[in-house]
Amino acid sequence: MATNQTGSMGNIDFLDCPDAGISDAEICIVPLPFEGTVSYGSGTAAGPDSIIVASTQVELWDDELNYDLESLRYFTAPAIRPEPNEAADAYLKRVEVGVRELSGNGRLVIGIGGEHSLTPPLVYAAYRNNNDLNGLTVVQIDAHADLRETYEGTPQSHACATRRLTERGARVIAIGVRAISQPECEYGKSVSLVEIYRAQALAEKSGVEQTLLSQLRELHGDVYLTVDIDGLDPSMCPGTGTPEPGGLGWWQTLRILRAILLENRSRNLIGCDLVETVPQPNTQINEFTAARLLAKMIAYAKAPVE
Ligand SMILES: [Mn+2]
Repeated sequence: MATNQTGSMGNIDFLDCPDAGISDAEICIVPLPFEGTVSYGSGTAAGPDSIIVASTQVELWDDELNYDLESLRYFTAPAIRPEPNEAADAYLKRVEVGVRELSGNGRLVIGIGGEHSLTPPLVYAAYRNNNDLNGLTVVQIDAHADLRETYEGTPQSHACATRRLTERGARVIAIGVRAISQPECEYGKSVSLVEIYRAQALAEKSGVEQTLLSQLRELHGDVYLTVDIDGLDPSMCPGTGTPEPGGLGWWQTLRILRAILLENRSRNLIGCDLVETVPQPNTQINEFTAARLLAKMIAYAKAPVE
């Protein structure tokens, strides 16, 4: 596969749709091949390119919505790549600055990781006041709460992503959590900003999913959506840093995304991301599941509401 001098697959467009250029684009895809703080399984740096390649095989007709994804204008931005030996905080600051430049004009900017530590700079880039996230709701699909104060010696770890956002005042709704430490539980309870829908409760307690869906349909104000692929059941996406069993099902994930993106158009979606996909040898399931999920997110966000 040909690569340009920056190493990104500049000749491959997301969904194989023609490149509209940044100024005309309604959807901007930003590849962020970063795995600087990954703790266990590695390989998320290869995620964005693999997902963009897989996206060229995704059906563009959304049969559920009677909607043609080809009717939108896309721009696939050059990847923002870490330099050799670049410190994580320096790279993440470059992501914030670079993504802010791609924002505007009502364009939906979607970051593709890379690891979950990318979400705070993506939120800062998208929000009007990056030091004060009061008034912002972050909807997080994730196996982990990511509420640790620090992890493996760094506050920029993927395991701390949500904590950094709540510290600046963002409200968080975490969905699909099934691995959480006691200090994270206690922190979550101590701040009124965190609401956690555990995967087990969603699977086993009647009414929990309906409560969640109603809450998502009624959210208002600014909303950022972050999807850690490990929130889904690893049968669909085993290639991820920490594959936790017992995740969200495919149709359940789509019900959740539909509630926030299609059935609630009074919220203001400021941005989204999809992180933590790791391609594996001899299978395309990881990157194809991620690409299909992105296509559904875009269709739900953009299809006309009858
Ligand atoms: Mn995460």
